[in-house]
Amino acid sequence: MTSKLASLLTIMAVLTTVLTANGYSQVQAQQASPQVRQMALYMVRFGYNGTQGGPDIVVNQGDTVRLTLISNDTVNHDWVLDASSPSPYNVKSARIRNVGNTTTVELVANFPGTFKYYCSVGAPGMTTHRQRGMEGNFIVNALPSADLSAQVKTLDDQVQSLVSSVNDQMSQQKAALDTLSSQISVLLALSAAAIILSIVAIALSISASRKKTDRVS
Ligand SMILES: [Cu+2]
Repeated sequence: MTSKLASLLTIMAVLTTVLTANGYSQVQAQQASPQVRQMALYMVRFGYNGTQGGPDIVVNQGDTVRLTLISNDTVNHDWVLDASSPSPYNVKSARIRNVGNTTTVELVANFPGTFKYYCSVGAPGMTTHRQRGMEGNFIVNALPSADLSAQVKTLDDQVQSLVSSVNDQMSQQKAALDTLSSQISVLLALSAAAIILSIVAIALSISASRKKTDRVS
């Protein structure tokens, strides 16, 4: 078992060297963002993609990071980016062990800065995997100002279009209210005229009936 592990670690070390030589150990954010960035990390004692530490994971602010973790060890490991990193993120993968087992973890890189991802495994009172070096940098590049001003312009356009749409609706409602108000004025005037006419009619009928009474008496 030990020799199997030793040979596995040797293979991992060679693989890591090859990957590093090809620039694959650092996941760089070169294309336009935001985008979904898929990446994979092998977990061994006590590192990611190697027996010590882990590669820098570099993304741009706003990117979605989909990380596949592949166990290459007989003991549990995980991938954590949380307040202990320290970081504003709160991400913790499942703990997995045994060669070939995988789990995935996903996050949106909303907060720019350099943080430490790490393995949180470690029995109470024992040296943790992180203390043994199982950690790496998670680097989130702030959005370039050009992107920011483009976003601000887009937002500004949306606000302008909302404002003009609200203004349109308000002027339509105002026109409808004006029409209603003039119709009410006409109705009021007609009602007033009707009341006046009724009063006149009553007055006339009273005076007519008085004259009739006078004549009778
Ligand atoms: Cu670990």
